[in-house]
Order: sequence, then structure tokens, then C-alpha cells
Amino acid sequence: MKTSTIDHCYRFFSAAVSVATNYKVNDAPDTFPGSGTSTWNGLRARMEQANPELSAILFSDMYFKGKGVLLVANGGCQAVSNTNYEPYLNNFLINGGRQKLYTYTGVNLNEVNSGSFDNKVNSAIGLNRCAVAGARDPNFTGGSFYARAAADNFGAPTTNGVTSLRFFHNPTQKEASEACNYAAKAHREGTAPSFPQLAVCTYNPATKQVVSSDTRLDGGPQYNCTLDNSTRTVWLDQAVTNTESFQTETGQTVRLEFDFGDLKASLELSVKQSWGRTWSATSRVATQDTMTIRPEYKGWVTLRPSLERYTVTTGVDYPDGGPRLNVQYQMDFAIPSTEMTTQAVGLVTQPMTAAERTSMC
Ligand SMILES: [Ca+2]
Repeated sequence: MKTSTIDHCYRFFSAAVSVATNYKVNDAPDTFPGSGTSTWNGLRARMEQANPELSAILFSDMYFKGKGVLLVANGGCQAVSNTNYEPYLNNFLINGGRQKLYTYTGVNLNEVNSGSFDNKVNSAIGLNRCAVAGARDPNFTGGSFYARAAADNFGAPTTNGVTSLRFFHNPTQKEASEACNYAAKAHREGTAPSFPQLAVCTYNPATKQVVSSDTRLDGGPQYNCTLDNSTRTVWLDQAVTNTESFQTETGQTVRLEFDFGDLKASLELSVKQSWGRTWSATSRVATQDTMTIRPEYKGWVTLRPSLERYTVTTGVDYPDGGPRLNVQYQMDFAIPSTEMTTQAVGLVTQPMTAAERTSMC
């Protein structure tokens, strides 16, 4: 095992970030912004983009304060892997001269820079999808804490005691969902798949709330071709597609379709066990009302269906021992209705177009 020497320390965080990002990010603050500030988010994203191998910022104090170290991992932590990552360690990136320090899949701080960081790391922010885990003693023994994307306080028993660190890929919501799907498929087929299908997926009991749909349904219009006001019955009768989905980190909604078939089945089973609700692909909703329509106007009924919204949270544990990821699934089930309904109903009336007057009257 080699021992690193520190070629460069930087008085200001801003200077270290400039070097670490190959002079692409030059507006970092001189001192760490600390926790609870939004400064980190934008800065962190730009640092990650500028150098995809940056793996973590380690801090001497709790709450992302004090002195810091930037770590560079071989290839970053971008991909799902069955091992944790072997980082290259430099203090604020020593001018391009990276050294691979260890065969052990992690860092022993007591062997770095004459142990000057040993027992002095108390919080961390993972970069490039790295999650950081730490232990009190070398080679990841002794009291430890779980891998986390960011930890503002490692807590007992590692307070002022962290000696070894490991790095893991922090899965995306989509990767975790795929792993759950593989796991459910293997369970259904009774097979023993290889990584990452061996992920353990734990389904928490579903919770339920009733909400109004964001989507407005429109019934077919009635046309008044007479010269007088006309009172008409307007109605709506439609099949509504029920949806199962989750949100990615960037707010994108991913629908669970055939490619998530086994995960879908497991979620539906969870809802059935918690609430006795049997899932169906569609629900029929209907309503009717009466309205007065002026001459040469049209009118129709609208409805925002009430939804039973079931939320199921899964905990996904990869076999690499890395972070557990919780994914929240939203399952919207339109409540069937056949009569006049208490659901949100609206009536709309508008002048007919010339084309409608021609074709309808
Ligand atoms: Ca220690």
C-alpha cells in the first residue's frame, strides 16, 4: 500500500474547485456554504458535469463545514456494480497526478498524508452518484454508518472517529424500480438471477387518499338549433385509464407498463393486501345534468373524476451493501360512477361555429 503525500492544499474552497473542475467552475464560495443552503445544489451539479470522476467532498466538521477534501473515484460511481468503488484519493486534486492508493475497496484515512485526516471527517457530500459509507476502524471495521448520498452528521459511533470510507453507486429511482422488477420476476419464476436482479425489494403497506383528477373529461355537446333557449340533458360516459407510475429525480413521471410487469403485479398485490382493492386497467365514470343552452349555442358537461390514490413505498437494497433507496409509487384508480355524482362537475356553453351550424342544424 502506498501512502499519499499532499502536493497542494488550498486556502480557499473556490481555488480547489477551480483546479478540481479543470478551471471550468470558478465561482465557488471561498468557504463551505454549510448545510441547509441551496448553494450546494447548483454548484454540485456544475462540478459533477465538469469532472465526472469527482466522487465526494469530505468535511472535518458536521453540517458540511470546516476543512475539506475532494475525492476522485475511478470512473465515478455512475454505474450499477456489484462492488463498491475504489477511489483515487487526492487532496483537492493534486495537479493531474492521480495515484491509485489502495487495493482495498475504499480509503483508510490513517494511511493518507500521515494520518492527518484520520478521525477528522464528520460529514460528506457524494458527487456523481456516489454514496459514502464510513467506519471507525481501518478496512471498514468497527462502528459504521450506512452509505448515503449526503450526510451532514455521521453521528455515533463514528463522531470524530472515521478511519475508513467506502463508495457506492447511489441508484436512480428508475434503476431501483428495474431491480425490483427483476427481483419480482425471479420470485415469480423461482429462478436465481445474478446481480443486480438479486436486489431485495421490500413493499411497505399501501396508503390511500381520495383526490380529484387533474384531467378534465368532456361529455359530447348538445346543439341548440332552435330560436329559443333550450333545456337539455347533458351526459358523460367514459372509460378512464388507471395509472401506476413513479417520479424520477428530475420530476419525470414514468408509467409502469409491460416492461415493469412483475413490479406492477407486486404493487397491485400490495394494494389488494392493504385495502382489498383489485386493480383494473380502466374504470367507467358517468354523470348527467340538465342545462339551458341559448339559440345557436352548444353545451356539455365536464367532470374531474375522483381518484383513489394508493401510494406504495418500496425499499430497495442492492447486494453490494450500498445505500437503500426508497421509491414511491403512485397508483391512481378512478372511482367508478354511474349516476348524478358528487364528483367535480362543470357545465360549459359556447357559440356554435359556422361549420357546426351547417352540419348539426
Ligand atoms: Ca478511527
